Amino acid sequence: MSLSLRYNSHTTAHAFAAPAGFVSPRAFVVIIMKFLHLADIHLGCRRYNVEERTADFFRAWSDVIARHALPNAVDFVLICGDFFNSRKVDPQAMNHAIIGLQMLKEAGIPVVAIEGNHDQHESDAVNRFSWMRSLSQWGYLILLEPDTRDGFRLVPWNEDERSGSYIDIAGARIFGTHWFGTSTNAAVPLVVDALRDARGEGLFNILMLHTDVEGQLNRPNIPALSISRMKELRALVDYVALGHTHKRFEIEDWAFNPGSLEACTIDEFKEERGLYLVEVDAAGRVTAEHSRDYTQRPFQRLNFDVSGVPDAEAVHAGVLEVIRLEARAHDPERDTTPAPIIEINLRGHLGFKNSLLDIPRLRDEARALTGALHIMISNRSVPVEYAVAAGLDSDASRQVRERRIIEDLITRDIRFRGRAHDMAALTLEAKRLALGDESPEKILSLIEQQLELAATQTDGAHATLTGSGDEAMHARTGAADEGELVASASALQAIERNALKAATSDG
Ligand SMILES: [Mn+2]
Repeated sequence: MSLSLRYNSHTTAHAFAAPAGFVSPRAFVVIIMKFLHLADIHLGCRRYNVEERTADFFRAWSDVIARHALPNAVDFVLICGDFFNSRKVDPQAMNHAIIGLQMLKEAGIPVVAIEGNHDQHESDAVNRFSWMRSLSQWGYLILLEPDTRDGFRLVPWNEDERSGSYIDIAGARIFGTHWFGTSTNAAVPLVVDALRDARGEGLFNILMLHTDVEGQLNRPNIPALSISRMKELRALVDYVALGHTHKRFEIEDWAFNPGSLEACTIDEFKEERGLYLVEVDAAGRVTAEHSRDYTQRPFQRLNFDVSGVPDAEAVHAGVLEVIRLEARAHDPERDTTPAPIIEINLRGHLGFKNSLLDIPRLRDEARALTGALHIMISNRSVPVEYAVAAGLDSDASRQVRERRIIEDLITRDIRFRGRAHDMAALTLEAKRLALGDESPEKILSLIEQQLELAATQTDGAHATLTGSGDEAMHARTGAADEGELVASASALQAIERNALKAATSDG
């Protein structure tokens, strides 16, 4: 097809051949090459069941082409993985892809891509087809992949087959790799070996990589590429074009990661993301200008602490107050930016049932107040009855902490709530005896005695079970220590009878 035929004659005429260390006078900088570096476009990403979100990814993609690729007449566009959000590309996402690719094709701008973890082909043994490969076959982009049929090789682009691992455009030699997953660090020596043979002398060598890098936003399971491993590429590559990490970062003016075009999850809302417009001068000097000058959906995250708030109505009022004070309000008449997506986190200890919160009403009122596209309310609060060791001093000793945790766990059971303090002491004592190899019979006998004691004290006095019996219980512990009471088989049953009455009269 016609794409690879489009070499600007004026740039190929200057085929890059600057000797190392050559510095051209500042006043006379000749830009020999210009390209856009994109990654993680994630077409087809759907979140929050909001239809507009899918359109956001398309708008970012087409906006970047219209505002950056076409007016700058770049020599090529790099897409460093995750062009699509999924290997199973949905029809709408393919439409979105083609609209942008067609714009670039008509402008004669080649698109060079690699696969990322989201859109990589299945293992070749299973299925050698992928939509990225199809787009390459159809002439919409140039998909670069290492040849792994017999070891690991970087092979030149074959225009007839429309496949290969590297291609020369406008004085650049561009190398593509694929997603290495957990073996990224192990793969680097293979890439280094292959680059030694294939690297273009006198050309500007670009390596496209889809990987996290040590020290950046690293995920727990997949190891990032270590800096020391990466630097093995230093002598062979003039520009490392990264993708995968959804935030911008740069390493020594040599490796560049633009970040995703859009936020794929709310957790990315704070990260800087965008694209690079890269210029290379005759001395091989790189100027990579990061830009977020295109339409991005604004995100905001607000927090509200529900601890100590008496009821659902007060939570409702409190959240709306935070929104009035802090939320980014959107006026469709005046604002040129899109309406924001706002997440509201409820945190802390909720003093009543979750079900009493009317989340849909809160969402509707928050939306009316802000004009947001979408309001997400995530209730991350913990019901206060499930709060274990809440407010405990962080310096508390292990013993204090252990006792308090056991006590709080016992408190969850309404039958024992009023006596949690003593039950915790009994539990710890039983544990101590068990660790001291005391016989099970003896431990059982202690438990029975203590329960009996409690039952005797409680008989006819429900108050001790409904919460006001703390002092009485403490007094009783003293009595038990003196062994004044006798165990009886009916002790436990008596407690449970009383507890039941207490529970049913409690509403
Ligand atoms: Mn990605």
